[in-house]
Amino acid sequence: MKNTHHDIAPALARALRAARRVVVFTGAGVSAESGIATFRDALTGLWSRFDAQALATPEAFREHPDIVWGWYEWRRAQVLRAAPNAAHHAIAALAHHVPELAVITQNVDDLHERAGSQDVTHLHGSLHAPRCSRCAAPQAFASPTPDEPDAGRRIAPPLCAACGAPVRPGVVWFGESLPAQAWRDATLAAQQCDLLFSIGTSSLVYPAAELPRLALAGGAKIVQVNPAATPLDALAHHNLRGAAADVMPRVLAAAFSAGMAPPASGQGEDS
Ligand code: BJW
Ligand code: ZN
Repeated sequence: MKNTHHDIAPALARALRAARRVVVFTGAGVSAESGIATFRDALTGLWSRFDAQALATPEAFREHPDIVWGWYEWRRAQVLRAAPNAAHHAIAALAHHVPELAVITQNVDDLHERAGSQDVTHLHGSLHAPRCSRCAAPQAFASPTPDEPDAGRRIAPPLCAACGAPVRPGVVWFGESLPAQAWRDATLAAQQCDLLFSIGTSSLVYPAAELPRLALAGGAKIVQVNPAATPLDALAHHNLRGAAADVMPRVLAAAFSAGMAPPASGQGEDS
């Protein structure tokens, strides 16, 4: 059923107020308005010659470690310059309104933490935790703040202090397993929640994309926030079409400050 006006459905506001356990599951779109390119956006400059999907693999790192390391240093510099946006802040604020909130992200940035979210589960690792590609020992960056490398600059990865092998980004590449504890925490939270928000993810990458389905199987309501259609549309109880930084503050206002919801901005159609 389509709402005739672009606002948050009262049924969604009620469900959020009644929920005991809430999961917020995020992807690259939640950081888009902080200026961080989503994963499947066209890359700029030299990077447009490379397919992000091809760079995020163990094979790419083995064959072209300097291209892959340079790409991650460029992205780390971008994240260090960025600040959390209104969506990250709304998600952090949500923790003060519901009895239990689990924030589960596919993102390798730390913008949820910098907005104040606690105990964020990172399914795909972090840009800020490099480790040895052979012995897995945690490593420090040569420079804590990269000197803003140009997009496309090749940078040789540093070598492991313990064994001399190249240092790799602490992220999860295609074909690699997700961190076991993070995945256990995420599946349990999804299975037990009353309401799950899926925000800014294309819902294409597995096993992360299973989480909303696990929540649905456990009886939870699914709320999707995304300006574009995804495979989750057909399953979600509410599809809020819009930018996360616009929609999430309005969701909170609709649920927790009755009568004070800011005016709709023309996005966020609820279906
Ligand atoms: C906005 C917005 C705004 C824009 N507001 N929204 C089952 C079927 C087929 C394949 C597989 C399967 N199971 C496993 C696989 C293989 C593979 C996979 O899923 N492939 C698919 C692509 C088909 N999965 C794996 O390999 C995983 N490992 C695994 O399964 O291990 C077991 C195994 C072992 C050995 C062999 C086989 C299996 C690992 C997946 C790791 C993913 N890693 C990456 C890179 C991380 C490091 C890095 O950042 O470089 O994670 S890939 C990339 O995709 C990254 C992201 O976290 C992830 C998800 O992307 P996300 O966040 O959804 O971003 P986008 O760009 O896709 O979408 C952005 C969305 O935002 C869009 O919808 C926009 O509309 C929206 N948006 N602006 C709100 N302002
Ligand atoms: Zn090592």
